[in-house]
Amino acid sequence: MAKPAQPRATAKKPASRTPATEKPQPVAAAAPAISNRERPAEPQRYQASKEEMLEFYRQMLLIRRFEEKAGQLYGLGLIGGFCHLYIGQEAVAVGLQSALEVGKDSVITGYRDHGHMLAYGIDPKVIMAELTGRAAGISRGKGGSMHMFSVEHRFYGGHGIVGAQVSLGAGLAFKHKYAGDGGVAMAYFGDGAANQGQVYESFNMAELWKLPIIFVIENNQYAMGTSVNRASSEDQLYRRGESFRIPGIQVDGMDVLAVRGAAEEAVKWVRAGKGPVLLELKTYRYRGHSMSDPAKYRSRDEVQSVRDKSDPIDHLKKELEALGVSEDDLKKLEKDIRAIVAESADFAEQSPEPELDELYTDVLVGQY
Ligand SMILES: Cc1ncc(C[n+]2csc(CCOP(=O)(O)OP(=O)(O)O)c2C)c(N)n1
Ligand SMILES: [Mg+2]
Repeated sequence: MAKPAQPRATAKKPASRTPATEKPQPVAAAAPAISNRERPAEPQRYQASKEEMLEFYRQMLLIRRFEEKAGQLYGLGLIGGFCHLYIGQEAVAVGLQSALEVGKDSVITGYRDHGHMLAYGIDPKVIMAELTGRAAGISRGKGGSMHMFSVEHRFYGGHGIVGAQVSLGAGLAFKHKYAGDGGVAMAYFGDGAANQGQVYESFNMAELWKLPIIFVIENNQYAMGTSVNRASSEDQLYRRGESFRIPGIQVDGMDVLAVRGAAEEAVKWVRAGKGPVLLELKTYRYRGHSMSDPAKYRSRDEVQSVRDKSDPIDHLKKELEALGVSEDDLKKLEKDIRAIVAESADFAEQSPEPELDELYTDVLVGQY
């Protein structure tokens, strides 16, 4: 049982306008509108075993190296169309999805989706093959970077229309509730998408019907070239559910253990049938919006200072070293990951393109 809401002793009142690189505030007290309602318990940093920490580290490093390789293949012309990299945000998908049950809980996200797929245990080879438009890709080479699905994993994309995945995610949650299968839906969206109208229609229905959904705002500080402070009248995005009576929690999205801790409370709340919860993950993207963005709207110093102070992988590495994990073990892990990524790139380059008649399949679900 979560405790009745109390003004939280540790919570500082967040400034209404947050500089882009400021670290997240601790979880703030419930705002007056919902202060008399039950709330999820205040999340604690997850107490991970050394093995779990190594696994988080391995997954984050896999995402980083995979994305770096995707960036290279794009530069070589092997990946066409759009390609949005997840570098810098790895702790979010890894921390959150580690608290879900693959095959039972569903995940849906926007176009910055490779990291979420890797964090759900989907084979890097079929993701890379999709990026290069090959028949062996997870969407048979016809979806590309933004449109990847795995029904088997209950990973429902990969969506290019900003905010649409939030409404579709509410639909997934409705299915879980209707079928009584015990699953929950996790719908990721960005700080820019958080200003989209359909997000709020979905919030309303989700709370009204107590749907089992975790709304996740990945606040990476920018929507294309526009910083969250410039575009949002309320830039404390975890408050965006308040008028729908959806509790919100702000989380340090650069700390995988803090993310996992928040995920635990969110999953507990939602699985218990208490309705949706909103998580705001404060994170940062190191690369441009997509591969074609030179990112002239921010300084190199800004990016470098986040990397230096808050890199999620470096931080966990230091914690692992402090726990006695040897330099050699970490080097071996890095080597293994580089081999997995190289293998997926080779596979993606060598696989054939789809046959021409594939143009006419997977367009409609049935015959009409
Ligand atoms: C409905 C709609 N409007 C506009 C766009 C163009 N667009 C693509 S990405 C993007 C910015 C979204 O930023 P954010 O939600 O913060 O996600 P991030 O890219 O940071 O992950 C925009 C405006 C779109 N794809 N769909
Ligand atoms: Mg953003």
